[in-house]
Amino acid sequence: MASVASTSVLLEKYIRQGSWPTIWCSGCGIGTVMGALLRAIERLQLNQDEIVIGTGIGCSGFIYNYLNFDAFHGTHGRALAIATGIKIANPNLTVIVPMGDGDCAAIGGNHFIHAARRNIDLTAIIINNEIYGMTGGQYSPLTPRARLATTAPKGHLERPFDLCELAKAAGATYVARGTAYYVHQLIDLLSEAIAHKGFSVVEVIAQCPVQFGRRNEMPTAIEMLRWQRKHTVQAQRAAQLSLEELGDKRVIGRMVKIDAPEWTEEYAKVIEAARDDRADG
Ligand SMILES: Cc1ncc(C[n+]2csc(CCOP(=O)(O)OP(=O)(O)O)c2C)c(N)n1
Ligand code: SF4
Repeated sequence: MASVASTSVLLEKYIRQGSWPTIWCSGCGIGTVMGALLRAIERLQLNQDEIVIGTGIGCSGFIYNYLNFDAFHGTHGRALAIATGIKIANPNLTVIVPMGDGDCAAIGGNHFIHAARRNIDLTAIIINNEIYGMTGGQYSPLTPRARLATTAPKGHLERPFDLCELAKAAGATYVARGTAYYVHQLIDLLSEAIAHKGFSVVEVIAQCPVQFGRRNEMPTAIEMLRWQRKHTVQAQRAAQLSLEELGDKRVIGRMVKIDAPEWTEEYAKVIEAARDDRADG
């Protein structure tokens, strides 16, 4: 098994002094995702000064606030647009964008599909708690049918996106789904995603006991983590199951990893060609 950095290493190296305590409720899954992200970064031994963490608005958006990297807290849904500008301005940077499911798939949906289509070298981490946490529990495009939310008091009417299928169809070249429950797998997936050249998407099923769980018969983090264990199946195993056998289980693990031209590299070639044309007169 690949090595996993200790908490003391992470605290000393990556957590901004004086930034704690976090705003997150007790039992929230966002801190687990942040810890897995830091362990992935430590495993890859990246230069800390060449990493940018960019977020939108929401409970998940607060990750930027606690970390010792160059970072931005963009507007709701626009983190990928800002990250795209940063990556184009300096393609040497590793740009990582943690987002909420509302942030990414509702107001930010267009930025998400177009970043995937362009295959620009960014890592999008979607912390999917299936609800708008920060604003009080409204449904998001990833809230499953029949679940309760403040805006769906009798059960949600709509079907959710399968965000990994959406990313795949839009052209993302690395796509995976993890959970806050299987932390070691999450560290592996995040390491792969960050190392991948191209647009990488990691959806992470993470618990929000306060806005989602307590409305949906899972008022504690423990119950929500048990749900994650029971309702997920590894991609390799899922490939052997019929749709009936798969039922309502979510597929986790890596689903796509392909090579394709990356936007900033292709753009550099265009600039080079334009320079050559000018030199030729
Ligand atoms: C342009 C804009 N629209 C709406 C809001 C209000 N708002 C803030 S956070 C949020 C949703 C947060 O949900 P999600 O993105 O799923 O993240 P979570 O809080 O669950 O981590 C909304 C609608 C805003 N800040 N800006
Ligand atoms: S409201 Fe939900 S997502 Fe937000 S900090 Fe609390 S538990 Fe986490």
